Amino acid sequence: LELETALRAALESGAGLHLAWQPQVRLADGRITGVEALARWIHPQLGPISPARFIPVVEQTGLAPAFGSWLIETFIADAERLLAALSDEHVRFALNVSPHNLHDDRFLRLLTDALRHLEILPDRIEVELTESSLMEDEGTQTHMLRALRDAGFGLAVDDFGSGYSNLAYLMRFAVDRLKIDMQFIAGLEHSAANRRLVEAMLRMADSLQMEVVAEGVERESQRQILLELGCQFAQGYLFAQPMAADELIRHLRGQA
Ligand code: G
Ligand code: G
Ligand code: MN
Ligand code: NA
Repeated sequence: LELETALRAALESGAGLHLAWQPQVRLADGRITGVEALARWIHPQLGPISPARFIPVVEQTGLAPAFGSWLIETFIADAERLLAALSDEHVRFALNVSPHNLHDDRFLRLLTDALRHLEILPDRIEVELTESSLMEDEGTQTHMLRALRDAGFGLAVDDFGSGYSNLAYLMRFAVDRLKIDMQFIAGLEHSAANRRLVEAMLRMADSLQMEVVAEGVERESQRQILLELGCQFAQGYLFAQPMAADELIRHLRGQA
């Protein structure tokens, strides 16, 4: 309840909330292919609180529309500045979307407004949905997923492998990307089982014409194995931490 009150106040004023952006890279050459927006909240007394903790509060207390508005507004403001700093015209901007937002037509409008404002092609905005939230309630989400698809937004399945996917469902929506859950990447060097699982996911994604992003890549040895297995994209501390937009802009300048 304390968290809910503080979060409600934060959403009203915007104080204490920001987005951290983490690059996604092409494994072969380390080039940035996308940036993912991750919500951050610094509580006035408690300090940083993980989205893993406050997103469930958002979803359980009717704050989803307010959070959705804050998220898109901030996403646009940051993306506008990042666009100006990026030399590559194909870098994608990804955001994590809660299942609640998939029942909210206003959210789709906000996303469409974002597109118009940023003046970029729709496939440069990528909606990430966790595997479990996608499978939660197929019926009611179908309408929104179709609308996102029709509008041309990119679609990625987050935390892939951690839940139970209905592959027919993924195929029906022509998901663009599977993000392999970091639990499979963590022990890649020592676990033959994880290696075979990643290999199977890559083969499946390939036959479904989906791209794969390996998440949570922390070590060069993992990068090497992923390259050997034919994985093209990755995200993780080995390449870059999530950073505030200003910091990412400095990071991009440093790379240029
Ligand atoms: O960045 P971090 O590891 O702290 O994120 C923890 C979890 O919170 C991740 O699963 C991430 O996908 C999720 N998350 C981060 N930002 C958002 C957001 O804006 N919306 C939703 N729904 N989830 C988010
Ligand atoms: O949206 P998603 O569930 O993919 O959230 C990714 C989360 O993982 C973010 O909260 C981010 O802070 C975190 N993260 C990103 N890179 C790494 C990494 O290399 N190692 C670990 N342990 N966590 C990471
Ligand atoms: Mn994500
Ligand atoms: Na994930």
